[in-house]
Amino acid sequence: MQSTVFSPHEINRRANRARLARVRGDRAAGGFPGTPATLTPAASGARVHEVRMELVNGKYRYHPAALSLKAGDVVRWVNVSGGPHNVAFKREALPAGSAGMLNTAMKGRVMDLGGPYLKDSLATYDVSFAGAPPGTYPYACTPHAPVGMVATLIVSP
Ligand SMILES: [Cu+2]
Repeated sequence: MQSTVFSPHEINRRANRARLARVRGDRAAGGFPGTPATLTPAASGARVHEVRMELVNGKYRYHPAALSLKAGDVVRWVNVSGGPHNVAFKREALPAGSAGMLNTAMKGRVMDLGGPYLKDSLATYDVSFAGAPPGTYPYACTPHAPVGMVATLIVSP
């Protein structure tokens, strides 16, 4: 029996293609949850955690709504459906010392601790939590916070 050995590059390429197919498939099915992916880039060792931004059965949500990560990891939000969406933290609810780090880590901010609006299908927004103080980081989608699009990150050292 023949076995096929793939290079690390090919394995990554295939994993990314499978991930994209899964996200698209979930969207086609109405945004029902699959298992959000956690990817490990070879170089840094930092884990990348996906959070979907979506409209499911008339309800706007982040999925997962609660995510645990380690300082140094990356959170990647994906605009799956119902956008535009963004990510906005509340300064007064954050762990001490985290607001400055977040404002630096959040590219293209449109407000204090608020990221840009994702409009394109499957657009992503990455935030590195390198140097993030441990604790609980509640956040919300600016346009959809009033209808309950809120979530929490739990950062451990
Ligand atoms: Cu939203």
